[in-house]
Amino acid sequence: MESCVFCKIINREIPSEIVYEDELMIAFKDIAPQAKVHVLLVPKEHIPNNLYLEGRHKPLIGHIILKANEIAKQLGIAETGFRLIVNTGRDSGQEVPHIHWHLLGGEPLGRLIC
Ligand code: D5M
Repeated sequence: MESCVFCKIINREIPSEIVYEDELMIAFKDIAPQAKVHVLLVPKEHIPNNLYLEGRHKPLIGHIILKANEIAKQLGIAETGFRLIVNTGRDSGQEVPHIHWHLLGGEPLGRLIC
């Protein structure tokens, strides 16, 4: 999607600090980190939010959730623990309308975050 900031990151039209990438997804550091480690896991397909997920996305979702564990290990936060968050729609405060999983850790996290 042309105007989508995450599509632009995927297409290398704007820079980001990429920590992982494969054919289905990309993971990069959040520009405004809410924890010592804050990475966004983003499918390459432009899906606006959780409500737009369909049955055909089940393998993609599973892939991203399992990769979260690998990326957490890679970033050294698997042992101490982490949080995965998906904001959906206005009341969640979702800012970027391209579905993404926030991966947060590296320090004790408060109850409400992102
Ligand atoms: O979270 C959207 C997140 O996306 C928010 O934490 C900032 C982050 N963001 C926005 N633009 C960029 C760029 N260019 N690089 C890295 N991170 C970015 P939401 O759940 O939609 O509120």
